[in-house]
Amino acid sequence: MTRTLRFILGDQLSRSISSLDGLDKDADVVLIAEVMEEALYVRHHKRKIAFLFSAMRHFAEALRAEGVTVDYRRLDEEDGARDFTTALSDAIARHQPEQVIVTEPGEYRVLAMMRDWAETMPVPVLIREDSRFICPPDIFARWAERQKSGLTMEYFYREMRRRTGLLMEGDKPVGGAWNFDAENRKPLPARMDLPARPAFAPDAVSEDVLRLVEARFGEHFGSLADFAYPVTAEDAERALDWFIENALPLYGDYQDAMRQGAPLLFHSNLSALINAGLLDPLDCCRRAEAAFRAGAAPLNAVEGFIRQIIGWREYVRGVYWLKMPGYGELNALEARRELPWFFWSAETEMNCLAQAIGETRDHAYAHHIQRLMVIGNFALLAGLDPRQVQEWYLVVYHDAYEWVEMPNVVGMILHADGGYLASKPYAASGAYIDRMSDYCRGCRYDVKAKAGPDACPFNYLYWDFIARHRERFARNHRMGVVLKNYERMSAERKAEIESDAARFLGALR
Ligand code: FAD
Ligand code: DLZ
Ligand code: SF4
Repeated sequence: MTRTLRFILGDQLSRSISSLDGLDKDADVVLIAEVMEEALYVRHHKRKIAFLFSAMRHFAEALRAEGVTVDYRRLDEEDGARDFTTALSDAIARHQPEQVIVTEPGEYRVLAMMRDWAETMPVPVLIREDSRFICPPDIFARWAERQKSGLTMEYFYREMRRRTGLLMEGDKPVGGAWNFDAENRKPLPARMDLPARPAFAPDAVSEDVLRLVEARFGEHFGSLADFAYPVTAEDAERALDWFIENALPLYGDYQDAMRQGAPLLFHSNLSALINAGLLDPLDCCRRAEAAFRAGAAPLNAVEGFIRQIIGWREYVRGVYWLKMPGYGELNALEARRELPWFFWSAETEMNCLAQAIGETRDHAYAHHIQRLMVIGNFALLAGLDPRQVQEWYLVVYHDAYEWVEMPNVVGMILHADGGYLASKPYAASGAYIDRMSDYCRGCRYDVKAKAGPDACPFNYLYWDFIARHRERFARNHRMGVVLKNYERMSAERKAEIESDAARFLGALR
């Protein structure tokens, strides 16, 4: 008889996941299930589904090779389960376990299901903490409660540095400062070569999955062409090795840069591997720190990389669990505009958006500044409906799960939480994109022009956004200078901004 049924979800593919702690290979069964509902609750990018199904199948094989009994439910089986609840109840009926063990999930929606299982399943269901994260939700909640004048990621990050000991010398930060972000804003020199990336060619398992995804989800957004992303822990480790050696040294300098046709630059492209469990986040940070200590990567790069992981990544997760349920409904700026069709087609004359959305369609990836300062900036300035923007970000990126997507959208790009996660909106005119990229050269709009049909739309949308929300921003001391600049404009200039913005936004489909 099965003693314990251990249910592992698609983004929990770590051998050290807490639901496997104490695994008894002779008596326990591990359940992994491809289910329709998870692919359809939003219509995920084809590449994300292919990556996860292939990684799940490979993970099951690796467990079997260790002698573990795995009950793997495939989507294309005749008696395949439609959702997690059916997959679990069928497996309980098959294996008759004494208990079920799961690790807490990455989405509130699934946590609600798990809590329900504890009530409705015929055996006890134990939900264990997800120990892959450094800061458990209750510790984050206590930290947040102590912040009397609002949350600041930087202070949280320092706590995480102390907690992990990363880049510390006793109780002092290595290099005498906590943050070297000021060094990490260089545009990419035009002639700079980029390192060639390793490709992980699909094996027979992945080929099978690619056929399945094309057949069952062929109408979903995105392309499966040239799929070459790691799907095993071993290949994920190789991708990490490659990054540490070849891209990390320049990661900091060009972290915010963008170049036409080059989505990755010096970024790691490890997020989907970390989020699905193929890489351990703390291990990635330790590897980066070791490169710094060995003199193979500079401090601004290594500190920047580590800050994204133990700072931002942990911080947004903390905010998600603290504010759920309800965080996704916030709309402090009362943004109601429909998502324009070009978010799906990439057909827009705004070259920066066409590039970032086209790369998203082709790779299920765009780097942080494309997500934040191009697509996100547009969504903020145009006043797009936060629910629709959230759904888009959850669909299109291969690393997207609600715990990380939602706070980045609601808090970081749309300011829909009224400044809870980030006190100031990340709004910018075309000048920022021009400084950090080569997109404007190939654009039908003129980034230097401020008004009229040929002017870069970011230029007037920026001021129109400030004008629309000036009463709210008057209460935000970080917006003081911007507001003063707006107030100093002539009545004619203000009217011109309003009419340019109305013309552009009115023509959006
Ligand atoms: P790198 O630049 O190499 O960064 C290293 C690692 O830091 C990443 O792999 C990631 O694990 C972590 N990281 C960096 N920034 C963030 C951040 N803001 N929040 C959380 N982790 C971070 N990241 C996701 O993993 N899933 C998402 O669904 C997601 N949605 C986003 C939506 C918006 C609107 C924005 C602005 C950002 C979003 N991010 C998301 C964060 C970030 O853009 C991606 O983690 C990053 O682009 C992934 O590429 P990379 O692995 O090359 O990152
Ligand atoms: C995203 C996803 C998809 C597309 N399919 C599955 C699946 O079939 N089986 C599974 O276990 N997990 C899948 N996932 C990931 C889940 O949606 C994810 O585990 C939850 O959203 C919790 O983060
Ligand atoms: Fe984007 Fe404006 Fe530059 Fe065109 S001109 S690429 S719209 S920033």
